[in-house]
Amino acid sequence: MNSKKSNDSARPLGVAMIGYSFMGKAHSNAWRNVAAYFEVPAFERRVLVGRDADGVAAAAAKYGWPESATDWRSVLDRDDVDIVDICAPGFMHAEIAIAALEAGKHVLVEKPLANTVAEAEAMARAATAARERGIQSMVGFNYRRVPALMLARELISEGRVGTVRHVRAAYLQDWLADETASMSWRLDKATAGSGALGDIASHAIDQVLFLLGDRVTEVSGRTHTFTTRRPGADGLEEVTVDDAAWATLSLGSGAIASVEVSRVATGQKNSLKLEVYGDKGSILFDLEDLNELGFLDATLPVREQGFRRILVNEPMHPFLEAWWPQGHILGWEHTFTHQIRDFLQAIAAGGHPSPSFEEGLTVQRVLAAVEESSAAKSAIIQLTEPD
Ligand code: SOE
Repeated sequence: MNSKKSNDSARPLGVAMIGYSFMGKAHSNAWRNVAAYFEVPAFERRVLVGRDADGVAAAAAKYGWPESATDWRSVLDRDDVDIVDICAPGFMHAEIAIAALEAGKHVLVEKPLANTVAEAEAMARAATAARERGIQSMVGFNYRRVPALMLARELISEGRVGTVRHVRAAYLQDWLADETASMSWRLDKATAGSGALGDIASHAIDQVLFLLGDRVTEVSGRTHTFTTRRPGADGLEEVTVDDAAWATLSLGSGAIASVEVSRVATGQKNSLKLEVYGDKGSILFDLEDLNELGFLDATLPVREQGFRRILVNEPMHPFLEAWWPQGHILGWEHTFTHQIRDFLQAIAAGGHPSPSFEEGLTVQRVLAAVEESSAAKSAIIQLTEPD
């Protein structure tokens, strides 16, 4: 196993990225922009990796990667690669991430951390061992870097909503509402692990934990597949993941969270709504208005209460100073740039970026408990973190 030497040298950190479709495009944009807006250690994009030689070469040219390759293993032997950013499908995460960490590369991996708890546990073990050698890792729950959600977390931790009683988290999409929409790796358990559950409930659950700084103690869940066969390359193929999922989570603090996710919620395109209700106030967030936060202060006289709209777009709000003058709004893509900023800064500082693989594992355990509860029909699954 290698230990990290490159941080000590003067040369820029070299970056390799694996995967070049949707998430690869989002991450590429962040790598391209981050140094123009934020103070980050010097780095250079070196190579984009994908399985299709022509496809990855075209993507590399388009997104500004100087080189492309088809074998992810080839980057592990390269001395000029210090960071591996994994945007490949979930079934590849564990193998690539563990090998990269063992080769002495810092690793950023898209969410969810893995397809199974066993894989996530192995990744967390590899991350712990690597950290001792100065090698960092992080899982890409990019919504943690939405400035409005960072403000929401600050308000909650300052006690501005008091004791949180319950949270509603709903992440709804409709790109599978059409039952003739085709089969893809995201609809196959072997490649994606699960459906709406892993893809978008992972974000919602991570947000509940992030906003409240809490832990999940009990899970009751239900998953459902409405369209069980979809057109594939060889005719109709079986869909082996959920289209939608529901869960109630008991939290260590005594609060309860409801989580509802769907990829067949007709008309909903990418709607992540989070609502936090405490005994002194409430917070509302909607990803489709991501520069805003609704805040109700229940300590005010009742006649003055009502939700205030905070435009989270002032220089004192998280990340905002680096961008535009006040009031010039940010978008979804900025969250990835913020994520890369924090990852690079943590590498330079020898700090531990968050969300860590251990935090990714915690989410993975909740996802598995939702599936277990659903399969058992109405069971409540107790969650205890192993020592
Ligand atoms: C696809 O459903 C998806 O792209 C997720 O994979 C992302 O994590 C989410 O941000 C948007 O939807």
